[in-house]
Amino acid sequence: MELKNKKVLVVGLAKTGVACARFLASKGARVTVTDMRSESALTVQLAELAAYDITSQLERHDEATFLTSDLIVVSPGVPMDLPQLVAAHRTGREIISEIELAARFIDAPLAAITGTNGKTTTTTILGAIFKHNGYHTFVGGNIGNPLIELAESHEIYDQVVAEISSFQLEWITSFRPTVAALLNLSEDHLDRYPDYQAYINAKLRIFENQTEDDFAVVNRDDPLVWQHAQNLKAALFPFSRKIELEEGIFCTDGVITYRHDGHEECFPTAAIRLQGVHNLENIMAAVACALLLGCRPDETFETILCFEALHHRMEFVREVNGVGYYEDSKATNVGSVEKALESFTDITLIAGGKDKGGAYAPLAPLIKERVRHLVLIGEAAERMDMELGTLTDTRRAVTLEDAVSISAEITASGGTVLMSPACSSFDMFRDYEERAQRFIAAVKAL
Ligand code: UMA
Ligand code: ADP
Repeated sequence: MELKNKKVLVVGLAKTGVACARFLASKGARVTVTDMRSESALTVQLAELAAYDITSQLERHDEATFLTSDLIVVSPGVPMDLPQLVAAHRTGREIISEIELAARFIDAPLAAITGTNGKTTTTTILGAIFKHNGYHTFVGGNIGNPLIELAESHEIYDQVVAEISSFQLEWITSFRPTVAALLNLSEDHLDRYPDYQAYINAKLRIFENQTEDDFAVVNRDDPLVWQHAQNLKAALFPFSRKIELEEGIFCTDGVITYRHDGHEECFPTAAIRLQGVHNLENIMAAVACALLLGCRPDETFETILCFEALHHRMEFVREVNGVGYYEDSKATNVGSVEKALESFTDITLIAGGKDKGGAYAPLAPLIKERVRHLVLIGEAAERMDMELGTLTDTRRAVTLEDAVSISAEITASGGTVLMSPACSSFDMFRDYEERAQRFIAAVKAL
């Protein structure tokens, strides 16, 4: 892709925008960056670009600049219906996402992981497997470090593992993973998409440019995933924890079996440290990607055995007066909270936060069955109360610290206090990590 002297506009100046601007400038493009935030809010980002000849247009998106750019590179946080993008699209400007730009400069095999939940866990497991197999491996994408940093590094990698969000897939044209995994689908990000199907369609674009030489690793047990997998061009490689498969990876009677082209590998699960049925799915997806991309079974299994849970995903904090406290701050949608509720009985659930627009009602059966007390916080509290409040003893708390002290008072010995919010954190916290730290501090102070 020739970038020299091209007029390129980078939309959004956070992690992605900074890395893209640097990369594009280093390739000789004439770069303009635009962000709705002010110069004072962007001092760190602007300082990172100080050494480059880059024009900035801040606190505004100037439509004229969009309409006169040769190429527009969009950050994931910028919605597709931004009027200036719509206008530029209408006049035939080339608009791409950062992963599309990055992929055009990646030669190594690309394993791309998407799904509503489990992306970070699966991406991290797969990266660890590749590294343990001796491959020089880049792990990036939605997990935190933009994929374009790989292109910027000029290093030669053997394997690339990318966590991919629906936002990043919105402006792809040729992004083509060698192996793409779709872990599961449930409602999320309905504050960004007009409806659930639009979110699903964005996710499915991960398979769009694959051919029969590539693989689609898909969850056989998720009806929506399986339904949408039927018309893919790539070779289907399903995973299941319920049924035996001729081709694919499945778990029955405590053994994971991988079957591909008449060849079989078996891994007993008893000594695996990572707990929870959802993590078994993440493990199977990661193992499938790894073996399809040439990893050795022994090294792959060794990695799985040693892998520990990531922070803020159903993490045990402490026991106080016979009550276990668990922190699941990364559970920002109903699908992930379901998995947390399936893991305990006699639960005091602390939930709520920034409402993402999906229904909370799918939690009703598990709330009725397992949640003795529901303590609601944040902007979503009212709607959650309306949808779930009649199902169990339900209270409201103003702060997370209040929610923890109320939970401590009402939870009997033997019970579990679980913070699994089903919402994002941005109404009360900087991010899910700050929410986690505040919960941990409050529990430690009990
Ligand atoms: N902005 C505008 N105009 C707009 C909207 C936003 O100028 O109309 C600006 C904002 O002021 C801000 C920038 O655009 O300065 C936002 O960029 P960004 O949100 O894309 O932030 P990055 O730091 O580049 O982070 C992005 C991903 N963010 C999102 O998808 C929202 C990060 O995923 C990802 O780790 C990073 O790229 C590297 O690839 C975060 C995330 O929350 C963790 N992802 C969602 C999720 O996991 O649920 C999808
Ligand atoms: P993502 O990157 O997709 O947000 P994470 O691995 O960070 O996924 O996990 C986010 C939340 O989802 C955590 O609460 C975790 O316990 C839960 N989770 C992890 N894997 C799965 C899965 N396969 N299905 C459902 N929930 C999951």
